[in-house]
Amino acid sequence: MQTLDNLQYQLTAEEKQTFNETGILMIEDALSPEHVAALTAACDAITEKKFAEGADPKKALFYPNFIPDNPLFADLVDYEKIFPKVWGILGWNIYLYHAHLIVTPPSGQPVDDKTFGWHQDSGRVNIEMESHPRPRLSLKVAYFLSDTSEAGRGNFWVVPGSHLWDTLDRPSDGIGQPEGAVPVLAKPGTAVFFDRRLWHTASPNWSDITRKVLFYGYGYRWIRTKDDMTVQSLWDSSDPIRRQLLGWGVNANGHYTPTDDDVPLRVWLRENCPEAAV
Ligand SMILES: O=C(O)CCC(=O)C(=O)O
Repeated sequence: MQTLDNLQYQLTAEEKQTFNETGILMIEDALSPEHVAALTAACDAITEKKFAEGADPKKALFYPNFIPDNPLFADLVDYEKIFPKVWGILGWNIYLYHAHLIVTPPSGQPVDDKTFGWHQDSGRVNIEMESHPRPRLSLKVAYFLSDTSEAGRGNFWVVPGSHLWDTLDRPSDGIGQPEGAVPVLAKPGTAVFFDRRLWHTASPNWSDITRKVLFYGYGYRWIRTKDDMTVQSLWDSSDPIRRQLLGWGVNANGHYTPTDDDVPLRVWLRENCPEAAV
């Protein structure tokens, strides 16, 4: 829920500069250890269910549309310490277009140096939208539940500053990572913002610590959902701003030309932080 208190977590000028220049922003201790423990238990419950249903426990589990599975996941959609930075970057005509959790168990394989699966987000958008640099459109916030503060733990990897590049040079022999690539060293409780255009990848987990991360994708309300996003059942129990973020709107036209009813976030900002309501 948005309260005046949350304004203390607004995007700072320094954070804005970091995000604009590098395409990534790390907020350490975004989640308390107790919060991490509760989210981990919720995440483990999903993993156990998926294993019971036949998922391979040795392979990474990619599980989209996890928000309806536990109220703790829905509570992060407008999380007080993080959400003000989301509207600080994207503005108010936004919603959660996509969410997935990824659990990466130890691979049990020897360390190798194969080139990882580098990509920008959004698939065909990168081909069909004519512009250079590509438009930002969306970002993800990744909440790290497990400790990836050392390399080799299934880290999220990025090439800082590559969000303005349309292509990425990869090693032609499939060995090694692109120039400038680094593992993101995130402790449990860290929230990592990344621009959808940032060249990034998952990596194998050569450690004995299972990696657990929750990804929240925010984008403009005229972007389609990228997974089933069956969050409509949460609308009635959500306050108006969360309901906006969960995809509610008055009608289709309001995704393009929103009225105040479509975007209670704008109404709230107009009252409490007018410079962000423009
Ligand atoms: O699992 C990871 O570290 C990478 C996730 C990813 O590529 C994405 O969310 O687009």
